[in-house]
Amino acid sequence: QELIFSGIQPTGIPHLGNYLGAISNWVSLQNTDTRRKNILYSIVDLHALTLPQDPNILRESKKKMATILIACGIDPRKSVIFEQSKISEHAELAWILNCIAPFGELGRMTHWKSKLHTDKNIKSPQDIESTSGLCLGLFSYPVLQAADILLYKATHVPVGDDQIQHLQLARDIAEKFNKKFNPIFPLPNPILVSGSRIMSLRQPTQKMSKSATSDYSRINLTDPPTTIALKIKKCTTDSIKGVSYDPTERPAISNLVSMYAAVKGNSTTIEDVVAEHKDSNTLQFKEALADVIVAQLVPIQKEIERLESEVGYIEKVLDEGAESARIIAEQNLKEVHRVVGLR
Ligand code: AQP
Repeated sequence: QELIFSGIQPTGIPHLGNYLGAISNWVSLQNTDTRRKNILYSIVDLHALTLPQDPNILRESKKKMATILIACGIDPRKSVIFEQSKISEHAELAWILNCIAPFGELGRMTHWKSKLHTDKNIKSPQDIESTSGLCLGLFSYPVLQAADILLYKATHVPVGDDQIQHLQLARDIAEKFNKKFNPIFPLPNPILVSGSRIMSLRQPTQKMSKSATSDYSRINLTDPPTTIALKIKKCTTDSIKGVSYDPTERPAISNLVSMYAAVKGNSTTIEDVVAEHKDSNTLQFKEALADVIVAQLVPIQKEIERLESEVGYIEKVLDEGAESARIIAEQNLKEVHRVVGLR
């Protein structure tokens, strides 16, 4: 039987990039051919700790994330939604896997290397120790990710192209474990999310991100229509006239074209969008884009409001989700304990 696992960090309000690159795909996976598969979607709060978090905000963000996932269409009757830290087996399996994970390979992970490159205090490997606030958890979080996946013996993992490297590491770790001990883990396969990465509205060469400092760099799923219109109106473009798609020469407008196509959905292509707006100037195109985003997000926002008015509902979903996840996690970790000799 197929088991699908994926996670999202409660590091803020999810944005349009998270929606188009992950959440909307999770909803379709859940709604197609449900007979053969188990689906688990985790709010991965242990991963969030790899960067500094305010404890009260983190607590609130987890509940908000669950509310938004459900409002977007994740149905707790079809998919298990749960908080990672409620299942302590994640951390325990991560430790066991840490003891076989290849150190060198972790050092080559792009997420780690990009952190090193963006931290201006680091000029040599020695500086990592002395000057930076980087923690060991940030270095080894792909191992925790492998544990998240292998704990449930997931067979499929929906991923964006930036996560392929981490999934490959999970497969390598599973293979190593299976050879060294007993072949208990299936090798997880990627379900590659189609469509391009949504970039920041301020710096179109960086991806849209929950934790980027400027709120104007992203469209949060909870932004009211006037804010959406304003953010799109103010977003970076270039001085070239008209609408065209050329990510190298015109990254900003190309990002808006991709967003338009992805939000419209129904197989709308980049070419369709460019053809439809060939006579528009940038401002007119931005207004049209804001309109399609608002039309997509308003029903989700109404559903968030409705869910928030149902006292205790989200807590109940998360408790029940944790109970279902725990049944699988306990059983699989027991098996791991047996084969490695802890029990
Ligand atoms: N800009 C994006 N475009 C398309 N997909 C995206 N995802 C994230 N940003 C974009 C996808 O969303 C899923 C959940 O991501 P995550 O919260 O686990 O971590 P992330 O990729 O690091 O996302 P953020 O928003 O940038 O969070 P922070 O700022 O906390 O690091 C993943 O499937 C991811 O591919």
